Amino acid sequence: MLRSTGLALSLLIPLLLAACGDSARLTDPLASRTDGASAPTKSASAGGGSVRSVIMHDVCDSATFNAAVGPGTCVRPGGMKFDQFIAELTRHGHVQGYDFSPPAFKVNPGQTIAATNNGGEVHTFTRVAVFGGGIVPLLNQLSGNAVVAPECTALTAADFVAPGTEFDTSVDGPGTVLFQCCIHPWMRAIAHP
Ligand SMILES: [Cu+2]
Repeated sequence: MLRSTGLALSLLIPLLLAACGDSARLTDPLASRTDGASAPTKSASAGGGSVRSVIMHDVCDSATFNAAVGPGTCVRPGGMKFDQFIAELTRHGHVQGYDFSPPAFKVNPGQTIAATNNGGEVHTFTRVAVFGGGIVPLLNQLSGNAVVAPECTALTAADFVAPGTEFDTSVDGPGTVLFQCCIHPWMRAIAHP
């Protein structure tokens, strides 16, 4: 039944390496990008009203995802089976249930954007100049993102948002700002400062 598993496995391995190993070594200074990712601003949350919350959703099924991709890929039970995920992505170029919510929002310069991962997989909330592909070739291909967003090639360990954790960022000035997941590149949000 998992006819795509072999292909998916071989192409998803870079994801595992990126999420579990290589990313820890990617500490080049270019990584301190404009989204200023890693500064924790929990105190802002406590203040109330000054935080723009974004929820990162997915619907992975741990049993089939972990069997196909590798242990630890998904930590939530009973969602969409892996072969159905691949089939939906193949058919539609995206998978329903994998999204950022809200997909567009107003934010003030300097205001904290708190992106919380309520899913079962690792995601990123990466500021990009232009939406594009991410770090998993198969998912880029099936979602029609042939051109990789360069920001996704410069991720650090701090950019990977584990299930149940929060990633805080902010934007500086006026102008529309784009965020995407560098694993599932159809997960996108547009911020309007
Ligand atoms: Cu993702």
